Amino acid sequence: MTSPVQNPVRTERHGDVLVIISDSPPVNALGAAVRGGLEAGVKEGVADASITAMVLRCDGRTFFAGADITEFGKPMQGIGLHEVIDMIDASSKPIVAAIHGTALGGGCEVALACQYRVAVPSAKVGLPEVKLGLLPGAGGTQRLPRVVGVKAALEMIALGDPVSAKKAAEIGLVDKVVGEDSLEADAIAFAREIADKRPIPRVRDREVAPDPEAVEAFRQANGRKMRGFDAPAACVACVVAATEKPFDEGLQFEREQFMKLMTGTQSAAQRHIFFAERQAAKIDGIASDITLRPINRVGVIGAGTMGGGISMNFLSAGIAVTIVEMQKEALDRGTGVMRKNYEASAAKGRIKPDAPEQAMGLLKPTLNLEDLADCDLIIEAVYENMEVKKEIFGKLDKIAKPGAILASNTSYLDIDEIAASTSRPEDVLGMHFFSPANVMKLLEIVRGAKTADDVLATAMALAKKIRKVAVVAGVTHGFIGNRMLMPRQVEANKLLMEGATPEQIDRVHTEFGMPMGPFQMSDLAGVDIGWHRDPNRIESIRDALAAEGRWGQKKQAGYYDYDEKRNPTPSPRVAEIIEDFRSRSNMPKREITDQEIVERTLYPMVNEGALILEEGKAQRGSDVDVVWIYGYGWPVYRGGPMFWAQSEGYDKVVAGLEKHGFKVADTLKAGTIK
Ligand code: T1G
Repeated sequence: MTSPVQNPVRTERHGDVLVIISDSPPVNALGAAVRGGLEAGVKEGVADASITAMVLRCDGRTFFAGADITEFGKPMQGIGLHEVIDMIDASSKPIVAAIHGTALGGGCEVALACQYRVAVPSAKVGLPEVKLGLLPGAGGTQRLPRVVGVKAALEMIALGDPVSAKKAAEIGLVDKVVGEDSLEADAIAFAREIADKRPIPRVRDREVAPDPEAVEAFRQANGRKMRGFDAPAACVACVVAATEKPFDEGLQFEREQFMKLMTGTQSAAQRHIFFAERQAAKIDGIASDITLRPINRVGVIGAGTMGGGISMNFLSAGIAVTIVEMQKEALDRGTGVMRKNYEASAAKGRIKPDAPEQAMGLLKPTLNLEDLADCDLIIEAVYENMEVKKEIFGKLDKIAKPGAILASNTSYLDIDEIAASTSRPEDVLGMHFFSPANVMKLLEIVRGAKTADDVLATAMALAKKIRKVAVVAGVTHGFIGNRMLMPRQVEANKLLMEGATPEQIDRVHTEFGMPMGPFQMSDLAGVDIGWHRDPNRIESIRDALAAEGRWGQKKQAGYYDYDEKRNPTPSPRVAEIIEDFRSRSNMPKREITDQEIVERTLYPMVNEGALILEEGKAQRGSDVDVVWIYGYGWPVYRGGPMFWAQSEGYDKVVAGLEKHGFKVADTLKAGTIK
């Protein structure tokens, strides 16, 4: 075999077993060089009479983690994955896939083509292509059902979640779970055991019976989750094809479905987000090997919804937390809610039964701010008021140990102004969590003018540890997400005055793919959030609602009326209030089209995103996309606001904005958004 530099795949002989080893960091993606090396390795084993069986494994952190996504959309180089898989499948000598790490996508399909599969206990096996807007395109939709049956295959393929080695063994996807630290030796021993077994088992030779009940049950259970996406339905169709067509016809059907998805807009958008999420973790101008500050104990000020949720992120990651409240009753309530949340997750099997105790055992509740003196990071999550925050940071400046990072969870306010209330602005930044903080993946890390590089890098690294998707934002009102929300809310309220209804505007957004529209969101968050609380001062429709106590879902009335199950219905009272406002403003009522709603609520978000980028308050357009996907539920199959604008066509967006009198950002007008 050629040297590993050109060829990432080598072979090693172990008596009568040939071990084929891929060493292609970071994840042994099945790129052209790896595919070529696999072809050569299998050919060597088949041709060598002294070899009775083969083992296929990978060096580094994982077995093949899939086709090389960076090759998509480019002319294929070298042997195709299908040909390599056909070769493995047809091998005259048994090949044992030795799995560690995450055997995903094409990696799982390579393993399925092998005649046997063994895995270490910590391994995961899956077909996540659907999360890229694709489907397993190298035989996975035809082989997996033949191994695990229709029900399990539908879950794995159309939802895309991997299974553990233990589960894989239970469903027959893995033949044996071997020693965590003896994968190669155990795989070789296993190969010797099966070397002479005949006939050599080939997945393609198996049958899988139709299971219409399983298909219908899957559709019923997952219809909502699959809504708007093209790939899941195609996955289901391929699994059904595996039960109805001969193997090769099924492969052909799979390939046709795969190409339709690969050439569609949704997969391009979802692949964009896959890389955008990883790119967001990179901070321009800061070396990736910068020394980070150790974070062993985190202090959280405030045990309310946000403070409790924030604390849970660290506790769940095994990081000790000191949580501070001013009143004992509030402190006890907050920690009680945290415990209840953990216990509910454990009851649903989402976490291990002992996880709640483990997490709560790392929590130190206190009424004394001074108890934060040993914390490496302190996150303030109190009332959204600048004076309150400045007072707290002034105190923290005296209490916190040198080198402690001081963060505010503010969702709008000026981090530089907060930092100026301390003698250590270089240790101050924003960590804006999204509610519920223990659930929402997005974390906006707000870089102050004086925030030190290592402080920023430490926060970014910590975000990954607590399984957040973090994006660096500059200091600007509302940072990235909430700043883009503002023009949308302003226009949505204007549209009400001009003749649109809350339900029409929300419907346009939910049909677009958002989880909810502006008014549904307002009712969920609370119509009274940010209200001046003077019932006699009624300057907007929102003021009128708030003055009547229509504060949203929590009051069974907001922009909608709600029944006891919080199901919304259009409100005649709200219609009256809108009508009253409109007539008093002499605003003529007119027919508003859905397209106008798109142009006046979604396009301005893109425009604001372009301005944020021009002002250097976000590093790159893909970061803005990540914020909206993970912070607000923008449909991933549209790739985020900036990607969507590009796929809509900048000219169309600019024309739409100009039609309604918006001042268009220079880079948007020039089509040079980065
Ligand atoms: N191709 C190319 N690069 C990949 C890659 C892939 N499949 N997977 C990861 N990377 C890069 C990633 O961009 C990052 O790069 C680095 O590896 C570490 O990734 C025919 C069509 C494996 C669980 O969907 O889920 O097979 O930023 O930061 O957190 O049917 O990566 O360092 O430059 O995510 O430890 C199907 C995608 C492909 C798996 C590891 N496979 N990858 O997570 O590291 S389509 C997938 C992951 C396919 C076939 C079809 C994760 C991971 P950089 P990372 P991680």
